[in-house]
Amino acid sequence: MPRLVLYHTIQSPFARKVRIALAEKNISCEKVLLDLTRGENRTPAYLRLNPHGRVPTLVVDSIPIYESTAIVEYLNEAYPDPPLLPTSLIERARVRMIEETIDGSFISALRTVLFNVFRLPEPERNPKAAEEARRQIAWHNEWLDHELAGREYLVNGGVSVADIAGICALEFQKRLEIGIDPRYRDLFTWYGRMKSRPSAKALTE
Ligand SMILES: N[C@@H](CCC(=O)N[C@@H](CS)C(=O)NCC(=O)O)C(=O)O
Repeated sequence: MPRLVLYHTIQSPFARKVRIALAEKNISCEKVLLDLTRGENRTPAYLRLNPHGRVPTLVVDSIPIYESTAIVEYLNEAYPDPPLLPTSLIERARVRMIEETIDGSFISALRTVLFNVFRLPEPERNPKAAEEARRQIAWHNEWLDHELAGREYLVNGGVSVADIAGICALEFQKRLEIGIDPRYRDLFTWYGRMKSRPSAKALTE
Protein backbone atom coordinates (compact mmCIF):
# COMPACT_ATOMS: atom_id res chain seq x y z
CA MET A 1 0.00 0.00 0.00
CA PRO A 2 1.30 3.52 -0.75
CA ARG A 3 2.34 5.97 1.94
CA LEU A 4 -0.41 8.55 2.39
CA VAL A 5 0.10 12.03 3.85
CA LEU A 6 -2.84 14.40 4.24
CA TYR A 7 -2.27 18.15 4.50
CA HIS A 8 -5.32 19.64 6.15
CA THR A 9 -6.94 21.95 8.67
CA ILE A 10 -9.44 20.81 11.27
CA GLN A 11 -12.31 23.09 10.20
CA SER A 12 -12.14 22.97 6.40
CA PRO A 13 -15.29 21.17 5.21
CA PHE A 14 -13.28 19.83 2.27
CA ALA A 15 -10.55 18.40 4.48
CA ARG A 16 -13.28 16.89 6.66
CA LYS A 17 -14.65 15.01 3.66
CA VAL A 18 -11.29 13.33 3.19
CA ARG A 19 -10.81 12.53 6.90
CA ILE A 20 -14.27 10.97 7.10
CA ALA A 21 -13.66 8.89 3.96
CA LEU A 22 -10.37 7.68 5.49
CA ALA A 23 -12.19 6.82 8.73
CA GLU A 24 -15.09 5.04 6.99
CA LYS A 25 -12.55 2.90 5.14
CA ASN A 26 -10.23 2.52 8.12
CA ILE A 27 -7.22 3.68 6.09
CA SER A 28 -4.13 4.77 7.96
CA CYS A 29 -2.70 8.07 6.84
CA GLU A 30 -0.17 10.53 8.22
CA LYS A 31 -1.58 13.99 8.80
CA VAL A 32 0.07 17.39 8.59
CA LEU A 33 -1.93 20.22 10.12
CA LEU A 34 -1.50 23.59 8.38
CA ASP A 35 -2.09 26.94 10.03
CA LEU A 36 -3.65 29.10 7.32
CA THR A 37 -3.52 32.19 9.53
CA ARG A 38 0.28 31.89 9.42
CA GLY A 39 0.32 31.34 5.64
CA GLU A 40 1.51 27.74 5.89
CA ASN A 41 -0.54 27.03 2.75
CA ARG A 42 1.41 29.65 0.79
CA THR A 43 4.98 28.45 1.33
CA PRO A 44 6.90 27.50 -1.84
CA ALA A 45 7.10 23.89 -0.59
CA TYR A 46 3.32 23.64 -0.13
CA LEU A 47 2.57 25.44 -3.41
CA ARG A 48 4.64 22.76 -5.16
CA LEU A 49 2.14 20.20 -3.81
CA ASN A 50 -0.97 22.29 -4.38
CA PRO A 51 -0.57 25.32 -6.67
CA HIS A 52 -3.90 26.74 -5.41
CA GLY A 53 -2.52 26.88 -1.87
CA ARG A 54 -5.62 25.23 -0.46
CA VAL A 55 -6.40 22.29 1.77
CA PRO A 56 -6.82 19.37 1.53
CA THR A 57 -3.95 17.78 -0.38
CA LEU A 58 -3.27 14.07 -0.20
CA VAL A 59 0.24 12.97 -1.14
CA VAL A 60 0.25 9.39 -2.39
CA ASP A 61 3.88 8.23 -2.19
CA SER A 62 5.31 11.36 -3.82
CA ILE A 63 2.33 12.33 -5.97
CA PRO A 64 0.05 15.12 -4.71
CA ILE A 65 -3.69 14.94 -5.31
CA TYR A 66 -5.82 17.98 -4.51
CA GLU A 67 -9.55 18.76 -4.84
CA SER A 68 -11.48 16.84 -2.19
CA THR A 69 -13.80 15.16 -4.70
CA ALA A 70 -10.83 13.76 -6.65
CA ILE A 71 -9.13 12.64 -3.44
CA VAL A 72 -12.20 10.83 -2.15
CA GLU A 73 -12.76 9.23 -5.54
CA TYR A 74 -9.15 8.00 -5.54
CA LEU A 75 -9.56 6.56 -2.03
CA ASN A 76 -12.77 4.89 -3.04
CA GLU A 77 -11.14 3.20 -6.00
CA ALA A 78 -7.84 2.34 -4.33
CA TYR A 79 -9.57 1.01 -1.18
CA PRO A 80 -12.91 -0.30 -2.47
CA ASP A 81 -14.11 -1.80 0.80
CA PRO A 82 -16.49 -0.51 2.09
CA PRO A 83 -17.68 1.33 -1.02
CA LEU A 84 -18.71 4.97 -0.72
CA LEU A 85 -20.48 4.97 -4.07
CA PRO A 86 -23.51 2.79 -4.76
CA THR A 87 -23.45 0.29 -7.62
CA SER A 88 -26.59 1.59 -9.35
CA LEU A 89 -25.70 4.06 -12.09
CA ILE A 90 -28.59 6.37 -11.32
CA GLU A 91 -27.76 6.39 -7.61
CA ARG A 92 -24.12 7.18 -8.47
CA ALA A 93 -25.34 10.13 -10.53
CA ARG A 94 -27.42 11.29 -7.55
CA VAL A 95 -24.35 11.09 -5.29
CA ARG A 96 -22.41 13.36 -7.64
CA MET A 97 -25.34 15.73 -8.07
CA ILE A 98 -25.73 16.10 -4.31
CA GLU A 99 -21.98 16.36 -3.61
CA GLU A 100 -21.55 19.06 -6.24
CA THR A 101 -24.48 21.09 -4.93
CA ILE A 102 -23.19 20.86 -1.36
CA ASP A 103 -19.58 21.70 -2.19
CA GLY A 104 -20.70 24.52 -4.48
CA SER A 105 -23.69 26.64 -3.52
CA PHE A 106 -24.24 25.33 0.03
CA ILE A 107 -20.63 25.83 1.18
CA SER A 108 -20.51 29.16 -0.62
CA ALA A 109 -23.54 30.43 1.39
CA LEU A 110 -21.96 29.16 4.62
CA ARG A 111 -18.71 30.98 3.80
CA THR A 112 -20.62 34.20 3.13
CA VAL A 113 -22.08 34.05 6.65
CA LEU A 114 -18.70 33.08 8.15
CA PHE A 115 -17.03 36.14 6.66
CA ASN A 116 -19.83 38.68 6.99
CA VAL A 117 -20.89 37.75 10.52
CA PHE A 118 -17.68 36.51 12.17
CA ARG A 119 -14.44 36.92 10.25
CA LEU A 120 -14.28 40.30 8.52
CA PRO A 121 -13.56 43.48 10.49
CA GLU A 122 -16.90 45.04 11.39
CA PRO A 123 -16.83 47.92 8.83
CA GLU A 124 -16.19 45.48 5.98
CA ARG A 125 -19.13 43.21 6.76
CA ASN A 126 -22.10 43.15 4.40
CA PRO A 127 -25.28 42.43 6.39
CA LYS A 128 -27.41 42.18 3.23
CA ALA A 129 -25.15 39.49 1.79
CA ALA A 130 -25.25 37.64 5.12
CA GLU A 131 -29.04 37.81 5.18
CA GLU A 132 -29.32 36.45 1.64
CA ALA A 133 -26.81 33.69 2.49
CA ARG A 134 -28.93 32.69 5.50
CA ARG A 135 -31.89 32.28 3.14
CA GLN A 136 -29.68 30.15 0.89
CA ILE A 137 -28.65 27.99 3.84
CA ALA A 138 -32.31 27.46 4.79
CA TRP A 139 -33.04 26.53 1.18
CA HIS A 140 -30.24 23.95 1.16
CA ASN A 141 -31.55 22.42 4.40
CA GLU A 142 -34.99 22.10 2.85
CA TRP A 143 -33.46 20.63 -0.31
CA LEU A 144 -31.48 18.01 1.65
CA ASP A 145 -34.61 17.08 3.61
CA HIS A 146 -36.42 16.64 0.31
CA GLU A 147 -33.58 14.54 -1.16
CA LEU A 148 -33.70 12.30 1.91
CA ALA A 149 -37.45 11.71 1.51
CA GLY A 150 -37.61 9.13 4.31
CA ARG A 151 -34.38 7.34 3.29
CA GLU A 152 -31.78 6.28 5.82
CA TYR A 153 -29.00 7.89 3.77
CA LEU A 154 -29.07 10.38 0.93
CA VAL A 155 -29.01 7.73 -1.79
CA ASN A 156 -30.16 4.14 -1.79
CA GLY A 157 -27.40 1.61 -1.10
CA GLY A 158 -25.90 2.82 2.18
CA VAL A 159 -23.70 5.65 3.35
CA SER A 160 -22.01 7.43 0.45
CA VAL A 161 -19.89 10.43 -0.45
CA ALA A 162 -23.12 12.46 -0.62
CA ASP A 163 -23.69 11.87 3.11
CA ILE A 164 -20.07 12.68 3.86
CA ALA A 165 -20.25 16.02 2.01
CA GLY A 166 -23.59 16.67 3.75
CA ILE A 167 -22.39 16.10 7.30
CA CYS A 168 -19.31 18.28 6.66
CA ALA A 169 -21.53 21.14 5.48
CA LEU A 170 -23.87 20.75 8.45
CA GLU A 171 -20.92 20.78 10.85
CA PHE A 172 -19.90 24.08 9.26
CA GLN A 173 -23.49 25.33 9.67
CA LYS A 174 -23.43 24.35 13.36
CA ARG A 175 -20.23 26.35 13.82
CA LEU A 176 -22.13 29.39 12.51
CA GLU A 177 -24.76 28.79 15.20
CA ILE A 178 -27.48 28.06 12.64
CA GLY A 179 -29.63 25.13 13.77
CA ILE A 180 -31.60 22.68 11.64
CA ASP A 181 -35.25 23.68 11.53
CA PRO A 182 -37.13 20.82 13.26
CA ARG A 183 -39.68 20.96 10.41
CA TYR A 184 -37.02 19.17 8.37
CA ARG A 185 -37.53 15.89 10.19
CA ASP A 186 -35.72 13.62 7.76
CA LEU A 187 -32.70 15.92 7.80
CA PHE A 188 -32.77 16.10 11.58
CA THR A 189 -32.88 12.30 11.96
CA TRP A 190 -30.21 11.77 9.31
CA TYR A 191 -27.95 14.31 11.07
CA GLY A 192 -28.19 12.30 14.32
CA ARG A 193 -27.52 9.08 12.39
CA MET A 194 -24.40 10.50 10.72
CA LYS A 195 -23.10 11.97 13.98
CA SER A 196 -23.41 8.61 15.71
CA ARG A 197 -21.22 6.81 13.16
CA PRO A 198 -17.68 6.17 14.47
CA SER A 199 -16.31 8.18 11.51
CA ALA A 200 -17.93 11.36 12.93
CA LYS A 201 -14.90 11.65 15.23
CA ALA A 202 -12.96 12.64 12.12
CA LEU A 203 -15.03 15.84 11.88
CA THR A 204 -12.98 17.35 14.65
CA GLU A 205 -9.64 15.51 14.56
N1 LIG B 1 -12.51 22.68 -4.29
C1 LIG B 1 -11.54 22.53 -3.24
C2 LIG B 1 -11.77 23.63 -2.21
C3 LIG B 1 -10.69 23.69 -1.14
C4 LIG B 1 -10.78 24.97 -0.32
O1 LIG B 1 -11.44 25.95 -0.70
N2 LIG B 1 -10.09 24.98 0.82
C5 LIG B 1 -10.05 26.18 1.65
C6 LIG B 1 -10.35 25.82 3.11
S1 LIG B 1 -12.03 25.37 3.30
C7 LIG B 1 -8.63 26.75 1.66
O2 LIG B 1 -7.68 26.02 1.68
N3 LIG B 1 -8.53 28.09 1.64
C8 LIG B 1 -7.26 28.75 1.73
C9 LIG B 1 -7.01 29.71 0.63
O3 LIG B 1 -7.76 29.70 -0.37
O4 LIG B 1 -6.06 30.49 0.77
C10 LIG B 1 -11.67 21.12 -2.63
O5 LIG B 1 -12.72 20.49 -2.77
O6 LIG B 1 -10.67 20.62 -2.08
